[in-house]
Amino acid sequence: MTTLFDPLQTGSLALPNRIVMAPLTRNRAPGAIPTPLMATYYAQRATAGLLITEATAITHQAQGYADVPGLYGTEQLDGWKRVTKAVHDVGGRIVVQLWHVGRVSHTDLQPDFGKPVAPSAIRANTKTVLIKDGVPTFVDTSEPRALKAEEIPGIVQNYRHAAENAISAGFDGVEIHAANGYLIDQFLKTGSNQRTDDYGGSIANRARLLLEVTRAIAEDIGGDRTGIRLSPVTPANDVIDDDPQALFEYVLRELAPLKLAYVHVIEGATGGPRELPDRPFDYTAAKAAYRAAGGQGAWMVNNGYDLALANQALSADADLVAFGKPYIANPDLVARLKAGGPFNAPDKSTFYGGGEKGYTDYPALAG
Ligand code: 8OZ
Repeated sequence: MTTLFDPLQTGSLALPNRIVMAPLTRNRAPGAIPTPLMATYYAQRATAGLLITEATAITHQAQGYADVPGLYGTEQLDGWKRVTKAVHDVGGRIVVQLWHVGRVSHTDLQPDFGKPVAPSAIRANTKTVLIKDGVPTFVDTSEPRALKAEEIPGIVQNYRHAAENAISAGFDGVEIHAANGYLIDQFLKTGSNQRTDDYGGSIANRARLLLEVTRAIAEDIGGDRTGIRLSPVTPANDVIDDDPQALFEYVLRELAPLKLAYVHVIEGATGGPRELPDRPFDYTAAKAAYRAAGGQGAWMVNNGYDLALANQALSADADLVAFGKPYIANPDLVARLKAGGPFNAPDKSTFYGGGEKGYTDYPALAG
């Protein structure tokens, strides 16, 4: 029987165990530049089979929250080089999550204080974070403008360029953030996409941006160094689709030929209930559609897993399990899962913004 502690080779990633650190936004990169403290934080967690960084903006326009990192400027790349070196020096593996927030942003965070961009000019009923007088403050997102069709190739090119930057910064690969109501997910879902051109309407049209981005990156850096994160039914950031089962089975069938290192699926509501009575989804059928179309690589699951649920998933549908909140407070989560605990509880007041407190000061097990 496979356990969390068994190794896995998937694509170009040789993972010593099945435990993945999920991407976690921590807002500790002023000016979008990764700090030495971030290198310490990731290196502390490097016994994970794989580290996925916090979501990282591919351009200034892609940014939606204060003090999240970027992957487009020289200083940002230098900051990430420190992070990847620190992780590799202690024997870890790390991929960076490539992020464009689309409409989940605020004019204060945009180039020239412009409107955030989106498939359609529909505001997301959600909040973002600005720093006001040094204090992280939740504010409503701004009304977006609809992207012109002729702007979309440039966005695909921005993703491709960010993936190249990731490799030159020393990452072992990239994860495309196509989840949680950000730009790619906004295009996918009927509630946020009312376009009448080639990028709206039918499932194939709504999935076009996701597929163009993923193909461009896989062609450039290799599918074997590329993963993708999906959240078929999450209500996060005010997204909803009329028929998520058909949408995601189409997406997975089209992704299959790209030989991705992994597909990362958030089950249910991100960071919330795994089952949503009003939004049913059959993950087993989705995975079967992917495999039937020749989809290879690991099937990574996420959301609310503990040791028992994770081992149950590994014996059924999953190859890898991503842990989010447990990784905030337990840098040595692998050792703690092996020992059956105990687990430190995370301090919510330090999730977004701040310094060492609630970030790099959680203790590892003695010995
Ligand atoms: C929490 C706060 C801000 C951003 C996501 C990148 O949900 C995020 C995020 C989470 O994917």
